Amino acid sequence: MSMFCYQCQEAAKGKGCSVKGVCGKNEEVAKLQDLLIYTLKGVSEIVIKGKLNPAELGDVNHEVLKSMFMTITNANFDAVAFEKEIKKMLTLRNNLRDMVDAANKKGSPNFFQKLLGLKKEQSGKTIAVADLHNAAKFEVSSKAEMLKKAATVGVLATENEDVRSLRELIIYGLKGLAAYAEHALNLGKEDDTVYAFIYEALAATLNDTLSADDLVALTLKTGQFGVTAMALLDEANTSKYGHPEITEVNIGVKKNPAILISGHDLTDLEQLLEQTKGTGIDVYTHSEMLPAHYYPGFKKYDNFVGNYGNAWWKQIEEFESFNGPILFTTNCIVPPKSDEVRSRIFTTGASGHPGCVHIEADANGKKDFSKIIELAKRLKAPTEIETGKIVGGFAHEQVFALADKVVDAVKSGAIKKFFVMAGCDGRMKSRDYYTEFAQNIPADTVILTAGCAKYRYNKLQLGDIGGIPRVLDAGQCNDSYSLALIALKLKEVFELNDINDLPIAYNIAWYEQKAVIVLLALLHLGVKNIHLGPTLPAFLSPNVANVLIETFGIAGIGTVDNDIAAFMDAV
Ligand code: SF4
Ligand code: SF3
Repeated sequence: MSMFCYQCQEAAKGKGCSVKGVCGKNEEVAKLQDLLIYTLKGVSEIVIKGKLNPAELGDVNHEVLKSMFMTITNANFDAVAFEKEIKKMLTLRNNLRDMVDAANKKGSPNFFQKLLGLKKEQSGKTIAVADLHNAAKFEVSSKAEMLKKAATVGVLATENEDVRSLRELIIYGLKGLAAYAEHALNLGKEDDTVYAFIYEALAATLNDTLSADDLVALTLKTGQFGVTAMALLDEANTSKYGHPEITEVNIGVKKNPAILISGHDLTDLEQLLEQTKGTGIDVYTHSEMLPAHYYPGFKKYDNFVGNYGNAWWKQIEEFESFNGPILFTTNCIVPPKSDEVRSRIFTTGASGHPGCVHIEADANGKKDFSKIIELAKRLKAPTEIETGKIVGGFAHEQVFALADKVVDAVKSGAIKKFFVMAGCDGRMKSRDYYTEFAQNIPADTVILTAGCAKYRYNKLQLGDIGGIPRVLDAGQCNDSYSLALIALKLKEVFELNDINDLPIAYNIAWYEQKAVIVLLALLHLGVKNIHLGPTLPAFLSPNVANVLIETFGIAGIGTVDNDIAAFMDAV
C-alpha cells in the first residue's frame, strides 16, 4: 500500500484511500502530511514531558496550528510546502528539546528564547533523550528520507483498530479545532488553554499505556476545547466585524471584472476588500465565504457585490465561468483540471496547490494582493450562472433579537420542530438526500444551518412561518456554535433541564475534519441522537462506533421518508 488516509467522508470505498486520494491528494503529499503530524506529536511530547508552559511558547503554538490546518482535507496539495513545514517543525522541536535541557543545566536559555520568539525564559524539566518517543527525536534531511520515514508512522502504524480509531478521531478533531483557533489568531485572539490541550492530546496519541476509556475521555475533552475554540472565533469575528444580521445576498453578477474569494478567513477578505476599493474590481464570495456578507463590517464596501456559485465541489465548472482570479484562504480546493484555471488560482495561509501563486503575510500579517488585482483587470467579468438572492445572517444575536417571535411560534404550534442541518457538502450522489429531506419536512418546521451543507437547500423556495424564514443560515461551519447557543437559549426560555427535551433534531452532514470538531463539540454540550451522514466515518472502528451509538445515540441516515417520520415522532 503506497499511502493510507481515511480522514474524510469520501474515503475510497468507505474504507480509505490507498493509491491516490479521491480528493486528488497524491501519495507524496499524503505521506508528508503523515510525517508532519508525527513531528507535531514529537513537539507535543517535549512540551508535556518537559513541563513547558504553552503560554510562553509564542511562535511554536502558532506554527503548530498552521501545520495541523495544512493537513485538513482539501486545504493544501503542495508537497514543497509540506517539506518546508516539516523542516521548520523539526527545527522548532529540536530547539525546544535543547531548551529544556539548557534551562535546567547551566546553558543559555536566552539563546533559545530568542530563537523561538518566547516571551520569557522557560523553566522546564530535564528530559533524558533516551526517554523520549521516536517522534521527538527522529531526524530526516532529504525528501527521500522524509518519505521513507513517513511510510512507518502513518495511521496504520497503530495496529489495534480501536486504539487507532480513537487516536485518529482525536487527531481529526484537533485539526478542526486548530483551524478555528488559527482564524481567531489571525484576528488577534488566542487562548493558551487551547494550545495546552493540543499538546496534551497529541502527546497522548503516542502513549501506548492509555486505555480505550482514557482515549474516549480525551475525545470528549477535545469536544470541550472545540467549544472553546469556536467561542473564541465567534468573539474574534463579532468584535471586529459586528454581529451578523439578516442580509440578502445577490447570486447574479455585475458587469465589472472580479475576484472570487473562497475559504473561511475573514481577515484575508478584509484585506482584499481594502486593496480592491476604488479599483473597479468587484469581489464575490464563494462557498464558505458567503456568510461574510452577513457581517456589518463588510457592508461598507461597494465592490463587495455577491456570492458566485455553490459548495466547494462544484468549482471545476464554476471557476471556468467565473473568468477572473480566485483566492483560496483555506479549504476546500479541488485540484484544477486546466492550466488556464490553475493560472487564475492564488492561495494564502494554510492553503496551497502546486502551480498556483501562494501569497505570504509579512511580519505584521499584511498580505499584498496586488498580483491578483492586476490579473483581474486583464480578465473578463464573470458569466452569469444564476440570478436572485439568498437570505442569511441568523447567528445568535440576530436570532436572540427575534426570540419573542420564535418562542411564540413554538408555543402556538406554528413551529413544531427545528432541524439542525449544519456541516459540509460533498460530491456524493447520496447527498441528494439532504435536498429531498429539506423539501419533504413538514411545512411547520424550520431548518437551522451552518457550513457549506446549506447549498443543498438554501436556494429552494421553502417560504417562511409568520415572517421567520424556514431556512435560517447562521454562517460558516464554525458558526454551528451559534446554533448551540440558540439551543441553550431556548432551553432557558422553556425552562427545561435537558437540551434534548427541546423540539430540535440534529441531522448533520459531514465531510472534513472541521465537521468532526463540530460533532465532538455538540457531544460535549450534551446533545444526543445526532444523525450523521451521508455515511458514518470510515475511521470509526465497529467498537468505537458502538460506543458513540450506545452512549450518545449517534445514528446514520436512512431513507428521507423514514427519517422524517422518526424525527417527527421523537420528543
Ligand atoms: Fe481520501 Fe479523504 Fe484522505 Fe483525500 S482526505 S485521501 S479523499 S480519505
Ligand atoms: Fe465546506 Fe470544505 Fe466542510 Fe466549513 S468548505 S464546511 S467541506
